[in-house]
Amino acid sequence: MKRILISVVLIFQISLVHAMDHQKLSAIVIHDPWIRTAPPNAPMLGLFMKIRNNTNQDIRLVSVQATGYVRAELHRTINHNGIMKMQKQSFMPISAQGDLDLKPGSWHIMLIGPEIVPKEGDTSMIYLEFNNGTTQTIHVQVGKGKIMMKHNHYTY
Ligand SMILES: [Cu+2]
Repeated sequence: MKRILISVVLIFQISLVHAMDHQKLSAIVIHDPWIRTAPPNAPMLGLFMKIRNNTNQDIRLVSVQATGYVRAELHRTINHNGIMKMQKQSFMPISAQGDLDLKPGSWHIMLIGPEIVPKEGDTSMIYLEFNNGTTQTIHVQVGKGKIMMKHNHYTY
């Protein structure tokens, strides 16, 4: 009987540890990441996704690295007197229990200097680093996504 009790306690503890691990892992969840297809001579490509923050703390995405690119920058497109302009940002804010939508014409990650411009269906490994010490590695596919065309040109 005593042995059974010990086993039950052990199992309970193990599952608790598991639950905590799981919680920790899913504190930040990346939804639907995609890299937008670009012409073969494109100097840069746009990376989009939805970032979900399941914690009670505001979190910042502070850096991104991508395999196959010279570097990645955090960008935001703003409307400046009717002209869409990209501005480099030092971080992206994801509010506590909130989402940040990276999409064309808004927040996005700029993948700069591709070794070879990828084709539709190719994937890239992306490392995301947050200011709470967590990192995420995601595999992202190149696709057409929901293309937002304005006056027949792309707005990143
Ligand atoms: Cu940009």
